[in-house]
Amino acid sequence: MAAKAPIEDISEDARNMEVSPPKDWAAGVPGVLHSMIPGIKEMGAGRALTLLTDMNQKDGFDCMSCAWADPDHRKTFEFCENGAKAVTWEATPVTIPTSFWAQNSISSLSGKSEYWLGMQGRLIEPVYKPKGKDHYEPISWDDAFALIADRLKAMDSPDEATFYTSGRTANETAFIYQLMARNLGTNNLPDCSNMCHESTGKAMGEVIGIGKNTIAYKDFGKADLIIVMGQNPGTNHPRMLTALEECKDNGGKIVAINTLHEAGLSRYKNPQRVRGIIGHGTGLADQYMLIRAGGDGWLMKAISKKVLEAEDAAPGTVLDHAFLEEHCQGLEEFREHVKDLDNDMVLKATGLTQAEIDELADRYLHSERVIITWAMGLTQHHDAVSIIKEVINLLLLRGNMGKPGAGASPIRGHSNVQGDRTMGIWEQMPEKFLAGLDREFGISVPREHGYDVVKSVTAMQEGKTKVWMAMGGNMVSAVSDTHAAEDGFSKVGLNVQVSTKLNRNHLTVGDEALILPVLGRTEIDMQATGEQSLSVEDSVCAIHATKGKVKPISSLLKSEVAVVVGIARALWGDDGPIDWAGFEKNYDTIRDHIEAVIPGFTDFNKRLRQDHGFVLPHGPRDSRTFPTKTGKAMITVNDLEYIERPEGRLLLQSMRAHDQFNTTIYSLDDRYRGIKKSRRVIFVNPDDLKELGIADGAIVDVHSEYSDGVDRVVRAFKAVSYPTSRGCAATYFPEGNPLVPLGLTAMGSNTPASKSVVIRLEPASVPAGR
Ligand SMILES: Nc1nc2c(c(=O)[nH]1)N[C@H]1C(S)=C(S)[C@@H](COP(=O)(O)OP(=O)(O)OC[C@H]3O[C@@H](n4cnc5c(=O)[nH]c(N)nc54)[C@H](O)[C@@H]3O)O[C@H]1N2
Ligand SMILES: Nc1nc2c(c(=O)[nH]1)N[C@H]1C(S)=C(S)[C@@H](COP(=O)(O)OP(=O)(O)OC[C@H]3O[C@@H](n4cnc5c(=O)[nH]c(N)nc54)[C@H](O)[C@@H]3O)O[C@H]1N2
Ligand SMILES: [Mo]
Repeated sequence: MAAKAPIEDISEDARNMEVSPPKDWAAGVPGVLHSMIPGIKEMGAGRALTLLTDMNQKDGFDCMSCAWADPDHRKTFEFCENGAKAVTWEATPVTIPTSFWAQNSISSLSGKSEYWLGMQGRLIEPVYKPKGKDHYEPISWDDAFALIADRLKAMDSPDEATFYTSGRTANETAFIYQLMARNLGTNNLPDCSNMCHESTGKAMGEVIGIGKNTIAYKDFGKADLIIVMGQNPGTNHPRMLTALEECKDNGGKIVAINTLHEAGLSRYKNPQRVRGIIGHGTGLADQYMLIRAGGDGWLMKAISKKVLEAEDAAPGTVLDHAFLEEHCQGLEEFREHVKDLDNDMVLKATGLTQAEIDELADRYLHSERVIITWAMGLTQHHDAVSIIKEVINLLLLRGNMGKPGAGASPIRGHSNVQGDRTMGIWEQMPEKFLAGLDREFGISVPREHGYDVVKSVTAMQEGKTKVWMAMGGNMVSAVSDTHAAEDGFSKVGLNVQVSTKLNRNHLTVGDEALILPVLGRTEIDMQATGEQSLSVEDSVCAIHATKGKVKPISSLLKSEVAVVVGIARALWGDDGPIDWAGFEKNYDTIRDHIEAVIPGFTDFNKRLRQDHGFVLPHGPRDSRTFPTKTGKAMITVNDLEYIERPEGRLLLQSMRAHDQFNTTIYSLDDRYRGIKKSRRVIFVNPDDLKELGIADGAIVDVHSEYSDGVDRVVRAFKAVSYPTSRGCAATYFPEGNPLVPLGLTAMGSNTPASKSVVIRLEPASVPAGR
């Protein structure tokens, strides 16, 4: 298909920003129309309609915009506004022509915004940047594979290579990708999960034995109470609003706990319903708690204390004694510990009133089936692991786990981030899995843990990384401390990026670099034995197939599976113990190996072809069996932190706007928050602005403060008065990432603490601009 003219760059000057009051409702018809217009305009009505009606359907493809679960009864349009944006972004007919690479040097492209880069269209041919050159140039697939194999073989140790994964990669690709890394001899398998729900995995893994959601989709409709913490579903998991609405329809209540007022948590206009189209929609949150950043663990502990006090006042009636006795341990230590909880500290750390806390306690005590959901507002703090353990403590006290309508529900981000972990994308996979690989393939994989994301940046900075490969993603923009990451990437010998669209990581490279363009989820994947399907795992452990529907945008594209196989065959030929060539011909063969190595995948190929796939076994959810060290769920004593905010400083979080998918920027607007035409914004509570003597709308520089004394700064942001809790401020990711120190990570999970950075605002030192 001929390349169309790409979209022009647009100024990101904060002075262009248009600010209006935030909305108090989400979705509805404007949302869906918003989503369909760009698709229809760009792709033509036929292609757009095929894609939008095949999305999240049996025999269709899985939406790549989040890991939200599919309901049993799917509608014709089972997608949301942001899913539609993701699809149109990928399936655009705009492509990057060969001439682009000669016309644009890497240095000149580095000056472009992430938005502009993404809008240049799909990558359609492999390109190579030789040492000493400032341009990419076309290269054949065979030469690219040979070059990668050559550089990998030239390394002194397999640990000089690192293999990153972004969580959109399907199960089959992820499985053979980690197999390639481990067969080479390294566990350097960092992934986006290290920056995302790692704190959840760590906390839940320790206390209940598994890091995954303990509920099924249907439980949302059965809950009496759903507490949504540190999550903005109206933007990031819009189809979850339907599940929340189901809860309300059945008489359930919803409590939102957030540092900001988010439109999607207040009111939802379901476009599939008459009252969502013409009426006021459904009011969602019955209680909205505007909490201080990082205060959630204190709140959970305070509610737990109330639960224990209620039990003392009416013994035998409040706790779920049968559950606690049979399945849990640690109650007595916890009971002693919370007795000493300092109520003044709770009020200070949460910024809430006693009445608000009492109201939540009351709701919890009067609900028999409670679900607590959470996302990045809990996982990206220095003591995130402890905060999440406090969530589990509260649930366990009243047996809210492993029964209908109740449980712990971490809502995953990338559409297959959970599946990638199941497939072995982790720098610290347990012995059982590694031994399984050895047995299945007759090989011997390494046991020493590899680098996670943060450690991989340090290794690059220290010059220890000769070959970097990324299966999707844009780590240089996604990780904290952008300048440290740029420094690291500039020291890598060969940078191999497997991608669909151009991004910052292609321009932040060392000596040599390759961009390998691949099929997206929407495109038909044709191999020697016919059209192939892949599989993914959603947030509630359901495995289902995903199959591309439209003709690939270029005949030069390979599937991600074919790229891994190409490299592996260039490395080891066809005579080794692993039949790489067979994987590419027929993905069923990969699934047979997955079945042999990973529990829960019995009859994988057969069950994948059944209607909705299947659900992986889950001890706590299915039978209240807890695969922890002791076989019991652990109620734990956790020390919580209070992040001090020195005089004149604020606590900054960096979050997503409505028109972005992580580092992919669809537009410069954030409709629900009333922001248009620029993303260089910092939201501040009006009283804090007053106290700091900063006018609403002033252009400021934002400096972060950290123990290493480095002055990290982003310049020329517009300070906008906004309903956020006192002392807390918010900006967008990735623009805010230069402010997050690489060393500021969650204890135990090493996840960048992107939601609690101490900052100060100063008058802008340079004119507004990019
Ligand atoms: N459209 C779209 N969908 C997406 C994504 C996207 O970028 N765009 N990204 C995907 C990915 S990878 C992920 S991980 C998810 C992310 O989904 P979310 O976690 O919803 O993403 P964030 O924008 O980081 O929002 C964090 C929320 O937590 C709140 N918050 C911040 N700090 C605190 C705190 O200390 N306590 C409490 N209670 N609240 C706090 C913020 O105000 C915000 O509402 O979404 C996925 N889906
Ligand atoms: N400050 C701050 N930083 C954060 C966060 C935050 O809340 N605040 N959130 C963190 C979280 S939760 C996450 S998950 C990470 C995300 O980190 P990443 O997963 O690394 O980043 P993405 O922006 O999702 O990656 C986008 C790129 O993936 C490629 N891509 C898209 N589709 C495909 C495909 O089908 N195949 C291939 N091969 N490539 C594809 C495109 O080239 C695109 O540019 O960021 C983290 N960083
Ligand atoms: Mo994520």
